[in-house]
Amino acid sequence: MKNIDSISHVSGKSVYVDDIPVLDNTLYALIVPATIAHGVLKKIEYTGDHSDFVRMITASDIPGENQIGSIIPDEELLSSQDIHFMGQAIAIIVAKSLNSAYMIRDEVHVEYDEYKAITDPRVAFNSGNIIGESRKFQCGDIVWADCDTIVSDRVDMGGQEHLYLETHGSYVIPTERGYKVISSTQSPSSVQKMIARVLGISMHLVEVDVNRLGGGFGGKEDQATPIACMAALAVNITDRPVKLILDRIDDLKMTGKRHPYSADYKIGMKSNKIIAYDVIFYQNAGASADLSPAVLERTLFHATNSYYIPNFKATAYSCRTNLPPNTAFRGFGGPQGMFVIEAAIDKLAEKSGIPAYVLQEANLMKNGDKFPYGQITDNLMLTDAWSKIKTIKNVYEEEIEQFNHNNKYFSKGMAIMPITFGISFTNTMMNQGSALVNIYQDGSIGLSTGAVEMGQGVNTRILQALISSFGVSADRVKMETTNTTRAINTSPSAASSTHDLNGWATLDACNQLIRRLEKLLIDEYQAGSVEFINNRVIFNDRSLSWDELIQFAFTKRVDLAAHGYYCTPDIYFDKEKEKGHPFAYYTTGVAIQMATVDIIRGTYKLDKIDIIHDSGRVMNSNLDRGQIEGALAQGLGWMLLEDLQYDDNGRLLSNALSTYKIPDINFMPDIKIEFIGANNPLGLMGSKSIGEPPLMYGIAGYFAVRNAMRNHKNIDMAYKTPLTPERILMGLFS
Ligand code: LUZ
Ligand code: MOS
Repeated sequence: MKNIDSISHVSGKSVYVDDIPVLDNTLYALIVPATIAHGVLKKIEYTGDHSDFVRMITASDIPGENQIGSIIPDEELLSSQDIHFMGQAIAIIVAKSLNSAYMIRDEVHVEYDEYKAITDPRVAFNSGNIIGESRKFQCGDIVWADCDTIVSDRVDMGGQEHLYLETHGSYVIPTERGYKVISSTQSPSSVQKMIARVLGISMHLVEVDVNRLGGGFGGKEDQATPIACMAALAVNITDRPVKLILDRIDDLKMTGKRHPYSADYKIGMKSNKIIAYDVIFYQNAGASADLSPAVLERTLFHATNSYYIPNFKATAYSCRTNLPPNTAFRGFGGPQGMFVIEAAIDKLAEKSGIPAYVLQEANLMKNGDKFPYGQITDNLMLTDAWSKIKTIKNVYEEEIEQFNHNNKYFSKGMAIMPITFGISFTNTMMNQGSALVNIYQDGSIGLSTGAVEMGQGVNTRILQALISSFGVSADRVKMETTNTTRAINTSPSAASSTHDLNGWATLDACNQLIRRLEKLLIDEYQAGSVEFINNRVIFNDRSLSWDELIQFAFTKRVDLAAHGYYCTPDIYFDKEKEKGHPFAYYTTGVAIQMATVDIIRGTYKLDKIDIIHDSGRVMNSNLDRGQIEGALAQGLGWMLLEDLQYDDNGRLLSNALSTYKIPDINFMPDIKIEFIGANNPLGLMGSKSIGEPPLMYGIAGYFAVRNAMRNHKNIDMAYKTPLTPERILMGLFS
């Protein structure tokens, strides 16, 4: 099945928040951002007389709690006094037109006392600015004396802008029954909960509706919430509909990104087996917790990537700095954990003279191996994927040797990257989904779930599950908007788990309805076996069309609506012991990447990548390919291009697409994807989740470029990302 949104996307008919026709009396809101990164707000006033000015809303106007922190209550909706980052919301301007709102905002007068900003996580750590508790994962006993090769080093990773095409936005309408909230959020229930908190009302008065998002990538898991809260607050005060859409510049400036990390490690091996790994992570959390503690936890889960390491210790600190609060981003801390172990293996390879791929292979996880946090692996396709990659590697190697022999000013290299990504929210409680299946009396069907469509194709996958269950064609089904009145207490669409959680819930609802329809056929026709296929139901020696069956069921007073529910079985995690079985299963795969470096210019070309990916039983190869290609682009961009820069005062320097370079079609390598995998009993229709895992194939890009440099000459270059042409050039000439 093609993505069911593809025609409306390419014809421009897909509707996003800013496309919704507004009511006549709609007002327009803009956020007034702090222009310093650390300090105290002394005064804020608007003394102008613009005829379109309606209100300036500040912290003291909030009727409920001025608090939107979800894991830790450390984040005000509007600053009441303290300024923690540049771009922090200090007021909301409400005006009769958007243009006027911009003019009014320019005339707002603000005074501050300014303090020195901290932007570096190690500086924050050294001055005790830690969010929550430090975390430590540990297993075995590290005995360095047992190792024959030991290396240690520091690793630094940059952040990453989500750059969803649709910026944050919300349109809130006051109704007779409370608030109707249209929001570009991955988490409708969080928006509902926080609006209720901020306005001091109950959740049932807030209805949140999401049609689709123009991309989320984690950026709208938590940070859509304040935008919707501010619009709702403006509605509360003005009693008129309010629209708040961030323009690109505001969105880049005000919202958090992927966490930059700094890390120190020490790793040791005996012959080619890694027997000891000790690593410390310093996460740059930004000014408040947001989702940082959960991101930090996933870094620890993935700190050994796809390798079995018997003696292991990882310590992680979430460090508070004066940057916008960093947040979820596809991979959610996993990529940072994986990059450090790959850097450590790279350095071990350099020191021992054993190629990295030999070390990677020798330490690859097998089914039955245990992760440091206690989960035993099964249904991993790592070894199968690896053996296929090995064949491809021989071809790559030959090409590289020949090329490098014949070229003086260009150098080729390659790298292999295995991935093992745990599927489930690491917070067990969040692994639940629900669905509402309504069958109308003419046989047509409306399906509501907690899943938010953000381009990933989740509606298509869940539709596939429903039609395979009922045996009806897709044109009988409407995928409804995600709405907190129809799907309640939803988890965010995140953690690569949305289609599993909401798809299984849909199948639960379908099964209930099928049982009711079967019972009807047994009662009325003494039906033996009943089969739903090709828009018909077949039983005994006869059949009815689906529509006839439903019309009949309606006349016989069968309930034609069902609520379905799913929660992932058998997962748990004990945070005291830091042990458990947090993941339903793992998505795995292996990639091999080739790159060519221009020795004179420091530029590079990503030649090609071969990916052997375990998608379980592939349920939609179009969508799976799309997810792999998109995630790979983001992973490669993070590793090689996207240079997120703040100055020492906490000002975002890469504040537009002229200063922040993202992947384009010319940057991307030729991509070959082969699917392997077996039926996965815990995945929807036997599949495996795919949203986040392939991002980490991008890590191969970094090491392919680094190895191309190394194939030219010995280099002594810090492990620091992104590996931009500037850094390559400095590395080649240092
Ligand atoms: N969000 C979250 C996530 O709240 N918990 C998770 O474990 C997670 N993992 C990946 C992406 N988003
Ligand atoms: Mo996410 S990083 O919102 O799965």
